[in-house]
Amino acid sequence: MSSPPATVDGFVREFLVNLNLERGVALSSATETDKYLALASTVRDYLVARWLEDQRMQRADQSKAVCYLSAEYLLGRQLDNNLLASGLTEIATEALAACGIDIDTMRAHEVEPGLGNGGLGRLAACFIDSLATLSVPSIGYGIRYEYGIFRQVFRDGQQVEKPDAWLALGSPWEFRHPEAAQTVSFAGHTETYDDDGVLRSRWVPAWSVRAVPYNYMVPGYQNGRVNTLRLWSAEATKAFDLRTFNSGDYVEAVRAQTFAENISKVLYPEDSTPQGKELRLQQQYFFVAASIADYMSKVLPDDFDLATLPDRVIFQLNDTHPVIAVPEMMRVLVDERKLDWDAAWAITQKCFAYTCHTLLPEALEVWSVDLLGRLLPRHLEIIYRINDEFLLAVRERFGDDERRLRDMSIVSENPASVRMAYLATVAGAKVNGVAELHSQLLREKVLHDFDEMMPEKFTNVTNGVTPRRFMRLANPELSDLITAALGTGWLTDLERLRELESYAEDADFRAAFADVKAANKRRLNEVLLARDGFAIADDHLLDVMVKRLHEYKRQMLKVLHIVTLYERVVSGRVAASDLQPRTFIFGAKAAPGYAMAKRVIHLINAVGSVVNNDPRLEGRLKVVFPPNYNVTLAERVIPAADLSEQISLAGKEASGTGNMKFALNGALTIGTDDGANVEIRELVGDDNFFLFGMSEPEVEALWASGYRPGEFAQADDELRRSLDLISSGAFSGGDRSTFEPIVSNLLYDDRFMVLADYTAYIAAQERVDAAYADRDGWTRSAILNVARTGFFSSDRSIRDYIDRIWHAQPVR
Ligand code: BZD
Repeated sequence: MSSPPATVDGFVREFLVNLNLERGVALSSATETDKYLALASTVRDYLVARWLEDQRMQRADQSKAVCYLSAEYLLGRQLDNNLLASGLTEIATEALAACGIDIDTMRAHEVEPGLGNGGLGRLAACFIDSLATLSVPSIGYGIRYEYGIFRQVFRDGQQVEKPDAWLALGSPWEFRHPEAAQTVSFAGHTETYDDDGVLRSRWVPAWSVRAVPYNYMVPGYQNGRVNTLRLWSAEATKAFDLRTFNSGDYVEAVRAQTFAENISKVLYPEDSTPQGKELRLQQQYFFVAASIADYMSKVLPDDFDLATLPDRVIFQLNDTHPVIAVPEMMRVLVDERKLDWDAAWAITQKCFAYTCHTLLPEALEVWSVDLLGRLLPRHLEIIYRINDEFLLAVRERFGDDERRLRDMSIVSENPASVRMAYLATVAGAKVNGVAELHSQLLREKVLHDFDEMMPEKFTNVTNGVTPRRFMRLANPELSDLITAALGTGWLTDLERLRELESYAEDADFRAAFADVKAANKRRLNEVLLARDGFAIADDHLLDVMVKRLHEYKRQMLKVLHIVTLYERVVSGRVAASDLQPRTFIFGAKAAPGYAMAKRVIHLINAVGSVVNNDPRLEGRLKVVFPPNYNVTLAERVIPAADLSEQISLAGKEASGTGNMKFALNGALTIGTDDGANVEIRELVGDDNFFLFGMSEPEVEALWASGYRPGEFAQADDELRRSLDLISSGAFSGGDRSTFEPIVSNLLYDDRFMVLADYTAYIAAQERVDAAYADRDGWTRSAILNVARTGFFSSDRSIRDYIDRIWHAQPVR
């Protein structure tokens, strides 16, 4: 199969054919949706020949493949990325113009698939981009949620969640393959049977669903490679339908279908707080069982020697969500392929590797034995056996150390439950954290006993982000400026940004760089005006905090900073004219059940409406909180930012990836010594980073000594005034009860030590103001941030995974 000619005429022809034949409309009567869908099909047509070839090669090829198992892929819009990857942007722009269509309206028409919560899901999307760009044979497996992360709206300043019907206009980037469906079973019981003199176990499930794959193209950046992302959708099986139809119960049959389809209906919007819900476990097993079956049946030949499976594939577990794949692989090898246990375990232990994304103990997933036993009885048996053998090994190594045996057991007592992170650690060939500090703390704390027993398993791979989306697409003007200085090639070799260092000393380059930042602010302004009716003044420092709302990330610290500035002016201690003009932008979704996070959202909006409308501030402070922060908005906000807020309590943010995107786009960071901030600061240098707050050991020490937040409020007059102002009802129309829970939480609990870091934070913000007053010096620092953070390309992360974990080879 060949692609249409890569010319403007060729593109026009293909586009019109798609519009006429696929949409059944003429150009003159086509709606925006018709045009967008025809355009997407056209871009697809250019990629499909390469895609088919790469799929054929992957089947024929003996080289090792990576199966990335992730419950989330936060892809962002596809059109622009696919145009860029295929080198068709200019041709498409001209071709559409020839048809009287502005390509920007087409871009704006796309609804992004929000199939993830935040950093973890976005990381998976960056990784599949880099895997394709590096020509690594790989496939991403996940779930095609019918509803992705909720759409956030604000009503009276409070978050309201609306369903995200991202499929409503059709989904032109996917290919449904019902013929490649897999059956995934649940529940029932296990039994032993005599298999020609060998006593074996088998699972007799009670019900099953059909997993139907939808394939997405994942094009590498202008390298002719197209990998696959395969997302599974749940449907009722024929057998399921037939049985109920035969019994004559139409209503019951339809109910059964709905029941099956529920499995992939909606993304759980909880991050860092596992739900322990049955449907969530169903989702997890559903997608990994389908993925393993898919890989085993489609890719491996019939006569394949399973002992060599580890030479052919590695399944990378993106957090614990897919860890049920471990007992599933054992079940397939032992029950279905009839391998003996030890052989199967030896294979399994080489075929999986586990990435941990958290340090919060409450975020570590556990499943109750009761639920697992009901939903996946055979898997529970397998987990028990894995645990028995593991505990024997622990005993062998450490003797009858009951503390250790209890703490390391995969199955814990009271309540009886399975610790998925432990299962992953025991089963995986490697365990990695996502930044140096995080990996170190994993070894020292969360998985300390495991590290003592098997230190060789532990490694680090610092996260990265794709520069194609977060530089080239999000910040075309900066990209052009860089290309003008360095030539092409840096987008796939991001360490080359180092060559920009000398340009930081070049006044013309600095002026051009500052112009780009100003243009990006104007572009953001256009988006915010159209979207939410906000505007940002040109001379304001743009101070941005965008990320999921969580207490450990400490949006509250940012709020206290704003309230402090406000209080200084309204109390008359500081003249408004002495304030550095700033606009604070927030973007954050709170998990629907996370009450404190939702209160903080309410408070941000409440502070915003007071601050924005108080004439005493003379317009020098603005708070902007556009609802529904997502990848599309991130692509506009990040390039415009001056200051990046990365202010989590040290030791809590595993890595962060927003921090990398901001630095690469020339924002300076104000941050704690946490996650990948540590590495960012090491690279950019102390002069180009505003560090503040306790280090992780200091946090530990203060906590151990008995943290009393009230003492910090007593010790800092401005902190007390700010808390008092919130308590007084100044931001809640005089009602003192509205934000009382926030203030008491800070004063009497403050798990994430906001008050302890407040004074240092305010002082660091003063250093920010002083630095920004020297605008040219600021720009110099911003350029150095770009020049020195090329390390954070996800291409580098993927190379690290290859070297340290996968040992797979790129195939050109
Ligand atoms: O993963 C995040 C971490 O908090 C960040 O520090 C890190 O940079 C990124 C990528 O490694 N974790 C998440 O985003 N976690 C979730 O979204 C999540 C989702 C469901 C259940 C539990 C956690």
